[in-house]
Amino acid sequence: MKEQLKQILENARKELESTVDSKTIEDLRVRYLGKKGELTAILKQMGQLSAEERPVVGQLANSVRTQIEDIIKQKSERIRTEQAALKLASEKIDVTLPGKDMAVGRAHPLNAVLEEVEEIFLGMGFDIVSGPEVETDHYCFEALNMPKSHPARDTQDTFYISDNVVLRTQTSSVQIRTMEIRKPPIRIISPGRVYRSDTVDATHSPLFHQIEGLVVDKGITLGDLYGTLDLLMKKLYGKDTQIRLRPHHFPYTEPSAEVDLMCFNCGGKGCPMCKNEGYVELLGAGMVHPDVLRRCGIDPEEYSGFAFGIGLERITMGRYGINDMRLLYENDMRFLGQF
Ligand code: 2NL
Repeated sequence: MKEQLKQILENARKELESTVDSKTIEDLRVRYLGKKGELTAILKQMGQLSAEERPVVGQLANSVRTQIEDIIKQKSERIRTEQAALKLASEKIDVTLPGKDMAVGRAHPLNAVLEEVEEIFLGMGFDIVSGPEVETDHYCFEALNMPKSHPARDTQDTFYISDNVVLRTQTSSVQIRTMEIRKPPIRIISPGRVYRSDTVDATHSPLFHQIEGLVVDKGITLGDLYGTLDLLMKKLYGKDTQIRLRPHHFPYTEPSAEVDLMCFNCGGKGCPMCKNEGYVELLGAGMVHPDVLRRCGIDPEEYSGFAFGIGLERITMGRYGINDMRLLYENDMRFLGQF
């Protein structure tokens, strides 16, 4: 039995020596010291021994147990330190390595120009207002002098949700809503998404953006309209920029005008870019029709106003020399990265 115990100690020592992971150590511990282990098996046979031999073998068995326990303890300790060292080495960071380049985002050209325009109008004392994109027939058309038969209401242009509900085709609806609840003086711009049932091409999209402006006060004239838009365009396109008003017709303004920008390519002389006109069409504007004011509860005998509508896409394309509107919606990073 003594021999057996010594053999167990010897085997355990050898096996633990060559162990490299804590799982195997645990297995060995169970095999040698566990309830069903080899040492326990020997101890169970102690009853067969004589009274003199029993204490001697018992002592030896205890000593074998503590020795094996010690070996296990030391071995586990060593594996723990080794693994900690390995982990530290693998997680080491070389702080002298060059950093990774971070992609820096920037404003989309439409948003960049919108913010510029908003800043210019805020500087002139305008408020920025927004409103619903799904509008009633009343706010989109009726209040703007567009009776049921008007071509602008044709289903060709307008997305109908139901008989009386549409996707707004301009943000004038927001300005009507504002005139109904605010009394003059009113100075607002209403930027936002608008919708028209157009086929996509280089200059059309069923969803685009408009910035409409409205000023209502006592004694507002066409001169105020001209001065406001002239300043806007000089700030956007440079101090040498000139605009020109050309007679036009809108149902909601009287008189109405189309506003042209002097061609920045040829300075008004005429070139292929402006189709020899010297000017390019930029926006629509006019003096608010008296009937429109009256329907909003504003007396046209006391007050007058001007209004305009700018396509954000058009001025953005002019600003950056973009020749295809689709580029503004495709979010191609090669395109966007240039701004
Ligand atoms: C365009 C340019 C325009 C207005 C919008 C407006 C708003 C109210 C009353 C009168 Cl509340 N007018 N906005 C005026 C002139 C032009 O948009 O090209 N539209 C088709």
